[in-house]
Amino acid sequence: MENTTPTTNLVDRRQALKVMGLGMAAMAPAMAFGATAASGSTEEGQAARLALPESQIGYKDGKYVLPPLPYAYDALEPHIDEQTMRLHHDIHHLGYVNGANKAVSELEKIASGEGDAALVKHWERELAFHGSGHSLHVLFWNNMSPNGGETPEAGSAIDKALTRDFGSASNFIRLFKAASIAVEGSGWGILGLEELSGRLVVLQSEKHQDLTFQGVIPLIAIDVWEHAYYLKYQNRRAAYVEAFMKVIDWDFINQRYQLLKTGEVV
Ligand code: MN3
Repeated sequence: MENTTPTTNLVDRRQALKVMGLGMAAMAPAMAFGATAASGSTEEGQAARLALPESQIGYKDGKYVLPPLPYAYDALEPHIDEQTMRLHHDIHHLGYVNGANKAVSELEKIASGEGDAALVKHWERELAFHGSGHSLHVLFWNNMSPNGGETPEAGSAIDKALTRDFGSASNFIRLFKAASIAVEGSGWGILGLEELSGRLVVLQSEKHQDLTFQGVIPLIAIDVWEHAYYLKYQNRRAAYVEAFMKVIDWDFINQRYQLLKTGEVV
């Protein structure tokens, strides 16, 4: 499917990203891999660095927040159904937002000497679980688009990188689908940018935070918890993974890759 009929929302988003990308170019290359710009780490700058509109970053005024979906709940029909999107976004994702804020708050109490330091291991585990859950869901919603499609644009930066690191985009897709389908229990399939090598890697994540390769920043995350697909696909996870590939937003992924890698979108 070609990106020929973007919604107004998506047009605005693309234009905003393009402008932010150009603005961010002046800060490159110090912005790559989590470096904070000398000019300040505003939420706007942070969002631009991650190729997300500010409304999508999931953090505001010192708290994690649930961003709205970047499209209507039914926009991904028939591939991802409206009822699943409502439950998944409004209830499941919100639970991770609340859990992450709770963990941060309890760890702040321990830091200030008011909390129970004997519980530090518990709250650190909570932060890893809920914080990872929140950040992966933010990415997941933005990885999909009603105008999405199966393969990256030939010759785009992400297409070249996938070819470099996996042989071809179709080779990557084969590996990514296999990894996502084979996650044991609840988890995620992930394509990430690995900071030491600058190469792309495919990972599985169990729950949200297990099997992590530290230093990898996700570019694509597909949620393969049953709550992501069971209403429509029951136990057929492979069919759901195929459906995700029908709505995957390669335009966003290409921009995110370029911003993370070089700090600018060409
Ligand atoms: Mn989920």
